[in-house]
Amino acid sequence: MSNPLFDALFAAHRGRETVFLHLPDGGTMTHAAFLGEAARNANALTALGVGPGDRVAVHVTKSPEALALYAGCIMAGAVFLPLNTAYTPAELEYFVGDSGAALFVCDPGEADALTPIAAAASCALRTLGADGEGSLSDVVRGQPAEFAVVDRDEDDLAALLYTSGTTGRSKGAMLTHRNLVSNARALVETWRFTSDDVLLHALPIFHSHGLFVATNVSLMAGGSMIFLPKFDVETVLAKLPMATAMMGVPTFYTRLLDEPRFDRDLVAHMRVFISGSAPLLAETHVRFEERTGHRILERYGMTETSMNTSNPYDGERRAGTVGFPLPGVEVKVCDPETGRELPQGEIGVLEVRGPNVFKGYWRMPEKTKEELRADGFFITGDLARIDGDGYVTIVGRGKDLIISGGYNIYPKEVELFLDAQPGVRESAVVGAPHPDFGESVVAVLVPEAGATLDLAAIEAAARRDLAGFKRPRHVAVLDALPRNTMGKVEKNQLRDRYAAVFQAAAG
Ligand code: MCA
Ligand code: AMP
Repeated sequence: MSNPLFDALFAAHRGRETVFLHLPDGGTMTHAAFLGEAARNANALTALGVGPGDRVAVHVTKSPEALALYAGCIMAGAVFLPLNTAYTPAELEYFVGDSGAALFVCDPGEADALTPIAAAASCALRTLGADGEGSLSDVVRGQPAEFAVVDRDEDDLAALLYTSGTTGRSKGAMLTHRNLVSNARALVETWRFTSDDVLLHALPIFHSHGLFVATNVSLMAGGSMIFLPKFDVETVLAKLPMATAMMGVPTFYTRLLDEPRFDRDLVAHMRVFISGSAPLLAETHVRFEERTGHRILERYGMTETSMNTSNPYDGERRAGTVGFPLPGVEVKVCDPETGRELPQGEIGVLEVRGPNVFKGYWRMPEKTKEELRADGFFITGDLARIDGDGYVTIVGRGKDLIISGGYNIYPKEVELFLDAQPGVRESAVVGAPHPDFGESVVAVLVPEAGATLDLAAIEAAARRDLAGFKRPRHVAVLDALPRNTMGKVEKNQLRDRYAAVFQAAAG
């Protein structure tokens, strides 16, 4: 027996005194030291009663200690469940309850607010702060830096990542050891990562992009990461000279392009810039090449599948496309109604199959059956076309989804929240183009007959209950929503009507 993810990502680091993390204060952490910290975390988890298969929900600030907690979960055979730091207590309550987590780790500053949530879910609560201190750290500190790694099967869960759904209820995507190992291997190979690489890491580590793409690739290749707490243009400009590679959402690259100091000289030494999580405008791709001489390498993925396709490292990186299927991954474009594969060149729903495709949604067999076919193909909900050369282009979304700065927002979730506000008869939420975030949230409210809406109160409630990135940035009040003859809200009409609201604000 073995532990596939540990064997693939960590085992080779025993005794390696090479740098794994470059920290913002100029300090470093070696691979061996990180592994020791991970072992201490695994011992602490065991001491706290966390066993193989138990879920560990984690809502903490990005730090080396938080990353060591991830590694400790893998070693202890637990299931890592990272949560967006922007989530409010109202949102966290659902994740902790639904996952049946055995342990909930949060920031010390939010422990008081989250204690009742943990208690209601019969889940232990421990804390870990940005400085590495907290009641979890108190247990970790006293543990040995050796741990007998728990055996796991390839089909055992390594992580549970919640992704919102079109019905408004978040679904936990169950990711196995096989899923994560196979994807890291495909990416290391495709993007040519080696132990010489220094990855500039400014992404959050609670999503697939920052954790499984950036971190797992670095760990597997044995390289190092410039591990920054968040994306901050000044810090990124200062650190780029020592990086060989960078991964980011399109907003990272548009923000860098807004900065004249981001020029050819600054990045002449870089090996690769990779983009994903949201569409990179072809125009951004072109501007980036004009400015720096680098062609951004765009790839495409999902929480449920990790990465599916990538532009080639050596061949043509084609602007506006997401490239070819990764090694071991199959893709096909299907008719949304019949599910039958469409002739090459036609637009339909993209389906993917491979060792990267998740095991299903946590405790949602019906939802799993709707989206994961018996033959292993996963219905992504993205609309795509595959051209004669095999390049995949994502042309739109069959699912009602807004992507703002790389974060997904399902309009249904925001609509359910708005509908519940006093005086609101109904609401519709759509995305509108945004110069910084790519898209942002527009809410249209229809009041009850005779009611006057208290928009300030609604805004305050949204601040309390919704993660900041989900909050509507433009609110309009209409007497009625546009509907078609079937009674369905015509969101396209609303998208057209509000298409310029954020452009105007920016201008
Ligand atoms: C922050 N704010 C946002 C966003 N981020 N609003 C809309 N969209 C956002 N993405 C708001 C906050 O609520 C706050 O609002 C204000 O902006 C300032 O917050 P701050 O945290 O300082 O913002 P920032 O530093 O400017 O953050 C923008 C960012 C960040 C750097 C683009 O959102 C980011 O790191 N995004 C990366 C997301 C990511 O990793 N996605 C991968 C998902 P207020 O002031 O009103 O309170 S994985 C995935 O999609 C798949 C698998 C894939 O293919 O990768
Ligand atoms: P998530 O639910 O966070 O896993 O987001 C997955 C979704 O992000 C996909 O279904 C796509 O709609 C979108 N996405 C990710 N990468 C790209 C890309 N390179 N181009 C267009 N859309 C993307």
